[in-house]
Formats: sequence, C-alpha cells, structure tokens
Amino acid sequence: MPDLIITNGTVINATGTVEADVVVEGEKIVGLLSPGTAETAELQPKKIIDAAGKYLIPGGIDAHTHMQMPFGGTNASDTFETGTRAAAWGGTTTIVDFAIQKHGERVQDGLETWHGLAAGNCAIDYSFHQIIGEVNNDSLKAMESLADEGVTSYKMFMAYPGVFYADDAQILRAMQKARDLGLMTMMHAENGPAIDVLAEQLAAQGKTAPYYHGIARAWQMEEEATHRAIMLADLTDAPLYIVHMSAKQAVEQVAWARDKAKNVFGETCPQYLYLSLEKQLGARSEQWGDFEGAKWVCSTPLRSEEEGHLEAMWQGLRTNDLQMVSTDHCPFCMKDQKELGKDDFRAIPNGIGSVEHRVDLLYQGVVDGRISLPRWVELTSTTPARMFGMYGTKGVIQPGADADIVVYDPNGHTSIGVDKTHHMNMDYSAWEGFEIDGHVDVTISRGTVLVDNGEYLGTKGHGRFVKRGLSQYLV
Ligand code: DUC
Ligand code: ZN
Ligand code: ZN
Repeated sequence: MPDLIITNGTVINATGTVEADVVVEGEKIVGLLSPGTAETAELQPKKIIDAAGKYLIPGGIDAHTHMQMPFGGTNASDTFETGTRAAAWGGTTTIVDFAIQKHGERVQDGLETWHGLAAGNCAIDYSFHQIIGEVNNDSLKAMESLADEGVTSYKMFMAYPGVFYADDAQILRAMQKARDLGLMTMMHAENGPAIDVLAEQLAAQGKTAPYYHGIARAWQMEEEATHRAIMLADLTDAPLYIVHMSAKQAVEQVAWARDKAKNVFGETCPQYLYLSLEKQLGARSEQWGDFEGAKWVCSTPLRSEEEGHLEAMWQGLRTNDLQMVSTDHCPFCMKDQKELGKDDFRAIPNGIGSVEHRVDLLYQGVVDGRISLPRWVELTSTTPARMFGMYGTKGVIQPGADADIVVYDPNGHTSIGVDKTHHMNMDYSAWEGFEIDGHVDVTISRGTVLVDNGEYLGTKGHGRFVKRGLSQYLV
C-alpha cells in the first residue's frame, strides 16, 4: 500500500511536462500513473494530496550556501537549523554547503567540524563542497580522500588575500590534483590583490560608503580572474565551475571556453538577475552616512543594469552558457553585523540571504517569459543534481528517485519581506517588496511533508548528509 499519492498535478521535469499521479512508498517515488488509474487499480494510499491545477517539481537543490559561516569577524546569521527550515519553506529540499579549511588547519579537521555543525540540525538533506583555504602539500594529499567521503567538489578563492586566497601556482597544483581525482574545481573568480588596492585607494579618498564595495570590485576584476581560471583549467584539463557570476564580460569568457568544448561551467545567483547597482546601491548610498546599501554588499558585487549585466545573466541562462542558479546564501543582520562596516565598506561582511526565495524568484522568470517551465526545473534542481553527482536520487521526479517533491501553485502569490514570508534569521530582506506570481504550497522531503499550505511540519534532524558521486555533467 503506497504511503502517498499526489493526484491530478502536472509533473515538470527538465525533459518536459506530463499529467501524472505520483506514487510514493517510504522515502521513494515508486511510480508515475496516468491520472485516475490509481483508483481503477484500487491503490489505497495512506495519504492523498490533490494537486489539481498545480505543478509537481523535484525539490530545489541549492548548491551554494554558507550556513553559520565565519566571515569578516562574525558568523552568517542562519544556522544549519534556521537556514534549512527557511529553505524548506521555499521549496528547497537539498543544500550543498561549504566545509572550510582555514589557513594553518587540516582539511580533514575542517570537514569534520562542518559535519559536527550540520548533523542532527538540518530540516532538509545536505552535502558539502570543501573549501581549500590553504593549498599546500598536506591539503593536496587530503584531497585524495574527499571523494570517498562523498565530497566530490572543492572551492578555491582568487580573492580575499590573507584569508582564503590561492595564487596561480597553488591553483595550478590543486587543479592537477583535481583532474587526477575527478573532482570538480569551483572558483571564486575575482582578482583579490588588485581589488584590495582599489579598495584601499577609495577608502583613502574618504569613499567609504557601501556603494564603493562594488566600485572596487569592478567587472574587469571578475573577467580577468575568470579568464585566468579558464586557462589554468585548460592547461591542466580540470573541469571548472565558476561560482556566483555577475559580470557580462566574465560570462563571455565562459561562453568562449564552452564554444571550444571545454568542461567550463558558470553559476549565477538571483541577486545578479534582479538586483542592481543603480536600484539597490544607487546615488543615495554614495552619500556619506547612508548605510542602507550595506544590505546588498556581497561578492561578486551587484552590477549595473544600464551596462547590461543583468540582461546578460538571463541570456546566459537561456543559452546554457550559465547552467545553474544557486543563492550563495550568506546572510548577515544589519544590526551588529553589517554595521561592523559603518565607517568603512571594507569591514561590511559580504553576503545576501536568499535560500528561501530562489525557487520563487526563478519561477517569476517563467511568468515573465524569460525561461520555460522545464528550464526552471533544470536550473533549480536537475542540473545541480547532475553537476554535483546526485542525479537519479535527486533532481528528477521518476521511479527510484527520492520523494523530494514540491507542489507549486502557479495561480498562488508570494509577497516577500522580512515580516511577510521570510523565515531566514535576518533582520531585513534584500528582497523586500518583491511580489511573485506563484507559491510553494507543499514541500516534501524523502516522503515526509515539511511544509503544508502555510503550516510547518518539518523537524530538525530530518535532513541527512548526502554522499555525492562524481559530476554527471561532463562532456
Ligand atoms: N561572497 C559573499 O558574498 N559571501 C561569502 C563569500 C563570498 O564569496
Ligand atoms: Zn565566493
Ligand atoms: Zn559563496
């Protein structure tokens, strides 16, 4: 006897849409039936969800989050508990967070620490990428056991000198290792040393408002680093995934590499599709004392809409020069956190919180005619699963997959704001006032209903660690 049948919905996979009833036993999807055949076959499920007029989509996979990340003298304000609960509210059933090896630490210890932070605290399933904050002989050796631990991707930073920064020689050595091991190299591609000089010069001129964060992190810094990362990946034959892309010119570099059939991939984030330097950080935050702009200080930075960066991100999603939309969820409250940079933008902790809104914000792209329904699912679930070695279990509604399913109402409505729908542990919303023409009605994780039409039924500790395989996206 099935535990659950979701009837009368339209199932949307990356491959297309079909009217089907979805049958769930335990944690798994066991069948897709033509509508009505469950009754004819006299299947008597323990529970029925009527999804007439609704979409059934595979649970969202946010492959870039930073729950409780130590950064800029503070910690990201969502813990694994609060952040994964908020994710469930927004239709995300899996996150891939970043375990951190800091300078002077062992990679194994960093991974163990992050397991300790997440275990027993997550509402949804979780996995880890490994940040290699110091490339040396020990960390290169430690990379050899990552795949056995289910951690098949690692991240380096071309930014943040003195914190996570890796120079070209270190990047080259790590990429050689990753190529041999089949690991995916993820890159924060911004020229950190040059950015730091520009930031110092701006501050010396008294230009310390949040707006100048984006001026120091000019698009040339992103284009240059992206190109350099691509060339090092080409030389070493290592697959490369550039995270949180926001500059038109940097995406052109990825497109150029992909046209040469390279295994080079690009991710953008909702903030680079919808939020801009003009609208969020415009003239008002250039004024001394207007600290409002700190809400949108993140890296890479918000860019100019007038210069076409936002449009280029949408175009990249259409042409598949960009394959994924993750959030880079790294929330900080204004009070006591962003405020650390009240007198100097360089001290504002970098990050925006969006883990709750990604599926909705991308659905608005469907409503606005920018992407199709299957592409929405591909960007938010299927490609993250394939890119990071989870496809089949996650990222698709088909027999044998985990029953991670979202019932999405295309006729519903979601108003985003700190006092409205927001469950993230933040005292503001970077998305205040956004209105979405759709709604997450029900979120199901491995057969368990976490969110049911405005009611939260999830539990801390339901979420399990996902051991990932190697990328299933390479050519
Ligand atoms: N960018 C952010 O905005 N926050 C955390 C780290 C990063 O690279
Ligand atoms: Zn980054
Ligand atoms: Zn990040």
